[in-house]
Amino acid sequence: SPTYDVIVIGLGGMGSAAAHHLSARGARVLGLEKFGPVHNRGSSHGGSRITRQSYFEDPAYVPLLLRAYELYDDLARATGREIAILGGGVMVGRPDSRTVAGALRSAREWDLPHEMLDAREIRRRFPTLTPRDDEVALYEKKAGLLRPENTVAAHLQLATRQGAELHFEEPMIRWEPYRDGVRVHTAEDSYTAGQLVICPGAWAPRLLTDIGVPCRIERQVMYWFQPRNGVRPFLPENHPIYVWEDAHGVQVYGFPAIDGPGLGAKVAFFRKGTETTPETIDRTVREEEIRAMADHMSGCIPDLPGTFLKAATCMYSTTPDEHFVIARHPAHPDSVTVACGFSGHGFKFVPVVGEILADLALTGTTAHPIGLFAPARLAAAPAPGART
Ligand code: PYC
Repeated sequence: SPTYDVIVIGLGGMGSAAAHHLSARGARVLGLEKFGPVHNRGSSHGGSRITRQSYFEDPAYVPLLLRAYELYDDLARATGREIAILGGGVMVGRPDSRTVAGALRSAREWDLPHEMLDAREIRRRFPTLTPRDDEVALYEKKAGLLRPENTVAAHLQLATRQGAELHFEEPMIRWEPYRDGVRVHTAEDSYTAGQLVICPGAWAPRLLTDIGVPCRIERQVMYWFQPRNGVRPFLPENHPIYVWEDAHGVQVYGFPAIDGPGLGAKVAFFRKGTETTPETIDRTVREEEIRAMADHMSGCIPDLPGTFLKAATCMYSTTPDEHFVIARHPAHPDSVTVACGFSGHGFKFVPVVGEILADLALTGTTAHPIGLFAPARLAAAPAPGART
């Protein structure tokens, strides 16, 4: 059976980046993907993803973000593709909300450029936004959006150019330890390698049963609306990306109108998904879901929900503490590396996760700070929302 240095399972956001970084370092790489290249069945599609540095989730993410920003530039330069549009962004809510207070904590801890805006200043600078009087925003000039499909395509393009063998429509059936490494079986063939890197996305519960990571797979919906009074106020030069937390802790996030007149602006609830599986996810978006999104937005960006244009579903893989899992496999620490549980906020880290996975697979360690992502912290924790 063919032999490689590293086999990468899953060529979505994280796996495609790993294939690139591994092959850039001269490793003989095989990538296996269940679907075609740049597909829309997982968590790396929908035209846009937020990126930001004043990270409300935890300041420990900031050094990874700083490196990710450098890598976005490298990727755009190497492939000529549009990867990032950094037009600025706001984290909006009450001053003590997780979104605002957490972002400010990271900005201060890492001395990141930012401005605090009160409600009147938010309305003055961004007339599309109508915050309540008790809401404020952390504004960050370097926030913006990523193009997920271009990012995956760019990593696949570079990996192929560097000699990686990428097999699409060829899902892994199972793997096993073999000599000093691993053997992977598909319907087509069996392959051996010294190292295995598993980037399962929403397939984590099936592919990583032995790692003890309780991951809840959530159905999420993205909505595109044609703004009420024309698209101009929603163009990137006028309208920022945002994460907006209301008084009940409900977060929405959204984007400027980036795809030209007629294609509207995208918005979604951050964490209101229902539990699903990749096999059973309902891809139909119901009238009442569209109405609930439009109603919510009428309170904070009233011109946004003019005409509903379209919706699409994707999946989050959420851990109990919403932090990632990136580590050597606890039961196979010499030959297997895993990256999963990105909990709906992982895409902005794609290039640096690729770099970390290459470090772990090729040297067993990384200089990047990944202590927060150790799977041991989750041992025995129930999956969020799991029935006990
Ligand atoms: O990472 O900012 C983010 C985000 C918002 C919604 C989903 N991810």
